[in-house]
Amino acid sequence: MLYHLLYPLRNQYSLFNVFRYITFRAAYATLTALLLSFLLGPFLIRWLQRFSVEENIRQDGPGGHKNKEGTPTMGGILILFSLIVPTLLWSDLTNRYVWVVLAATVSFGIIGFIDDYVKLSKWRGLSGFSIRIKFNLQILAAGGIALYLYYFPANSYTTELTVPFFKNCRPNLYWFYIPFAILLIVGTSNGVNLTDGLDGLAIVPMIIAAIAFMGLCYLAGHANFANYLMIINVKGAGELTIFCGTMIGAGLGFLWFNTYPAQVFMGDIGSLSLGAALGTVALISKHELLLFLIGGLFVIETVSVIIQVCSYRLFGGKRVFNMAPIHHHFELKGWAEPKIIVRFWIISIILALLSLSTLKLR
Ligand code: 57M
Repeated sequence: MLYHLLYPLRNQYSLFNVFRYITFRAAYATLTALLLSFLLGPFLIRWLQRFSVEENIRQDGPGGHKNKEGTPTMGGILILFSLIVPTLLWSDLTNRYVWVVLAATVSFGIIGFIDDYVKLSKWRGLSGFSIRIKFNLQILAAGGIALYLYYFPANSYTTELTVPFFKNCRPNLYWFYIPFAILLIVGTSNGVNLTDGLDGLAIVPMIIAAIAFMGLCYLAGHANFANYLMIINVKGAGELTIFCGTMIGAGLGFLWFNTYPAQVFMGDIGSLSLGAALGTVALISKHELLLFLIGGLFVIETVSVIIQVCSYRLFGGKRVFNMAPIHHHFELKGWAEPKIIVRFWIISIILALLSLSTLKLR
């Protein structure tokens, strides 16, 4: 909105010319998101406590979690607010991709909200939200995004994939792009959800991924840079630099309260929406496969669950890990929670750096 209000005044006030620049708007969108979450965080936490929106810790989990009982949850409300408002303030709202990522974020946020709400109600004796319904709703929301991207493509490359490290390898998925895109959005959303089991464990890798995609969206949207780096140029994807900036700002602001020992958890409203947003940004910027490396920690956590569930079911209750997802395995091995968290952050940073190196190593 600020862009639409102030940029047209550039002839009267030359200062407003800066609104033309994505980099300027991305920097201020990041700061606005950070400021909003800092200011609103304490109010939201008090409000969640007042209405007893508090976590009920499972009794079969690692022992250290018992003292987290009663921590306010659904802090994702703060993330979503601090992400959506600055996006609306600083983005060019005539850019369709801004609305596509917002649609993904909000629709998965609503699914997460219902899930959190039902979990709290269930605790109070009401009926629950089945995994099957939750999964079907995710497929439906992701299906809408996938169909839109397929039927309204940015260019002829939309259904082609960029393969990291191979500049001339671009497999075309044709119509199979639709199930692929659904899988990517739903998979990323659930990957972030599974990772969100220790203080700050999901939000920092999310911030790191958003930093990487901030750069990738800018490059993909810039014809000269894209041609120079031989990546697919997606007209309009540059505007998502601003959205990624708000993810960084909102994420850092949330981390202020979610860092060990956490004052608030994000809940499914936060984890599902952030994951879907990340998957959609990867699809639009044409870096779908690179997401597996950038968000590698989410992949590791998900794969640990798949291995554990398969081995448990196929080999009569035999476990590969002490407990899945893998962060629980290290907790049961006796590692202190902050040690697991920081080590997992370090792995995320390494993976993001490796992924950026693919821009040149090909
Ligand atoms: C949600 N939720 C956290 C919080 C957060 C298939 C199976 C592996 C699924 C998995 C599962 O349900 N995962 C999804 C994980 C929960 O956090 C809440 O949920 C939100 C995210 N959706 O925002 O509201 C707990 O995590 C801890 N937490 C923190 N700090 C944070 O900042 O400490 C969360 C955020 C919180 C808090 O304790 O209550 C969760 O872990 O439940 N299931 C599991 O992870 C379970 N694993 C399991 O059953 N493994 C078996 C299977 C696969 C064979 C095995 O390995 O034997 C474990 N989860 C827990 N206890 N809590 C089992 C034991």
